[in-house]
Formats: sequence, C-alpha cells, structure tokens
Amino acid sequence: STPTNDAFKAGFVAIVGRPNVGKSTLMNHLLGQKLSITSRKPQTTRHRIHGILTNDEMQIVFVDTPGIHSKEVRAINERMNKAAISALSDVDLVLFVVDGLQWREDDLLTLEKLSATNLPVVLVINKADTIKDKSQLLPHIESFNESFDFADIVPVSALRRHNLERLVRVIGDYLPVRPAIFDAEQITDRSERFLASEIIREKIMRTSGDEVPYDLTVQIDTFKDEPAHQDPETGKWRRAVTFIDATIFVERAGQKSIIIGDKGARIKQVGIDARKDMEVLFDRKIMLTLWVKVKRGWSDDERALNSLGY
Ligand code: GDP
Ligand code: MG
Ligand code: K
Repeated sequence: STPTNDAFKAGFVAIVGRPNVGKSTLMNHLLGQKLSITSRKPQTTRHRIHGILTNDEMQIVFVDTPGIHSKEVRAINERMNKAAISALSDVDLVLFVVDGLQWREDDLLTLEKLSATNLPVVLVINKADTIKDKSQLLPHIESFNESFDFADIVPVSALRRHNLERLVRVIGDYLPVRPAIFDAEQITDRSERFLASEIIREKIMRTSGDEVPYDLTVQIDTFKDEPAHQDPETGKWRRAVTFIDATIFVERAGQKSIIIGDKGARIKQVGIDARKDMEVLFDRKIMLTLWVKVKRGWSDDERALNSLGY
C-alpha cells in the first residue's frame, strides 16, 4: 500500500560530502534502519545505495554517494568519482554534508562541482554534538552563506539523531508534488545479495581496523533460500533458512592472513557478526560461509572490476 493524496511529494535526494563526514550514518538514522554501511575508514561506501523514507506526506529516495575524491589514483577511485557525479544527474535536491565547523579543501572542491549542477543544495552541518561552543556556529553559518547560495542550512547530529525531523521537513520543501515512486514497504531497491556483501565488508573493516585496506571486495557466490520444511527423518519442522556463501577478495597474501586472523579467530568473528545483522535485516535464519582469496591487482584492472560487478 502506498500513501497518496493530492499534496503528496516524492523525489530523489543525493547525500554528498567528503569521506567520513557522516553521510551513511545520516541516511541510516533518517531511515531508522541500517542499510548503508558505516565505519571510521573512509571510502566504505562504493556504490550508490538507495534508501527510501515514506511517511504520510512524502517519499524521499536517498542516494548515498561514494563521495567525490580529489585524487584519482587508481581505477577504482575513478569509478567512485564517476558514480558520485552521475548520482547527481537525476536528483531533486542535494544534501551537502560537512563535519562540524571543519571546512577542508575537499569540501570546497565538492561545492565547486555542485555549483555547476544548478540543483538546490542544503548544507547539513553534521556532528553538531562535537561543537562544544555553539556560539561558534552562527558566524560559520554566515560565512558558509557568503560562499554559496544554499537553499537552507541545517545543523544536525546524525549519530544522536538530533534535528533530523527538521531536516526531513526542509527536504519536503524542495520535493515536487507527485505520487510515491516506490511501495511504502520497500526500504531499499538494492537486492538482499548486495546488502549481504556490504554487511560482510563492514564487519571486516570493523574487526581489522587499519590493517586491511578498503580495496577489498566481497562476492556473493551462493544465495539460496530453503523454505520451512519437515525433516523426513526426525519429523521435526525446520525454520526457513538462507544459505549464503561469500568470497572476500584481497590483493595480497598478507591481507588474507590478517583477515583470517590467529587460528581463524577474526574471520570467525566477522561471520558471526555479519550473520547476526543479516538475520535482523532479512528476518530469517542465515547460514553463512566465508572464503578469503587473493586476487592480485584487481583494483587496478578495469576488467577485473567489471567481472566483480563494479
Ligand atoms: P561517511 O564516510 O560520510 O559515510 O561517514 P560515516 O557515516 O561512515 O561516518 C564516519 C564516522 O563519523 C563514523 O565513525 C561515525 O560514527 C561518525 N559520525 C557520523 N555522524 C556523527 C555525528 O553526528 N556525531 C559524531 N560525533 N560522530 C558522527
Ligand atoms: Mg559512507
Ligand atoms: K566511512
């Protein structure tokens, strides 16, 4: 069932900003569900992820962009840049997210790109909880306003969910009146396969800290649903279960042993944590098997990228 009334609004909103300003956290907390992955490591998000927020008045389709990078060192970074820019071609509004009062060169570069699009841009000053002296905020808002013609400026704390209702209202001001684009029940247009791979990637990032570079990829080899059934031997009913086999590709043998950990302890923990998240998100029992393989130089190889679906 999709809500519709004459004043109903719907549209696409891109979340843009340099790595680690809190874009994924913002989208997740706006949606109230964990869809886009987050970590302290930059570049966790490589894909465009649509998160969909539907209430009685509007449907906001969020695009969590991979961030626009100033240094296009390798093929994968170039791909991420293209994805970030193309994400802007079909949106109604841009949320430009910055980290508190910090304002870096990357922010200015992003803003330059945004000014070329003619889209309305709302400046979201995130991590407001880290600004000890709130009186600093006003002069900063004024100087932001001088540097760019923002549609609005909204300080928030994505992490503490502060001022997010106001942000939703501001977004609503810039969405066109039109019926819902997706079913209200739909929370993402990404497949469960994709979400599964993102969850695994997040767990590796979290358990391996800075030892593992972000240029690893997770390929879902099997995603098989087995419906609830009666065991022919014991007669007992078994719950529905989804079997997921995934391969984690890294560039070097050293990275492989870091991910596997001492006697396999780390990969085991990754598997446990990832399975728990998947069971909550997919709402059923999951059997997860993980493999780690070395795929030398894949991030420099366009063909290898293509074969992995980038
Ligand atoms: P992204 O790279 O822009 O998607 O950033 P993430 O959403 O992955 O967040 C990067 C880091 O900033 C994570 O450690 C978040 O917990 C943290 N973070 C995000 N929002 C806030 C916030 O409002 N306040 C604080 N203190 N930290 C935040
Ligand atoms: Mg992110
Ligand atoms: K991040």
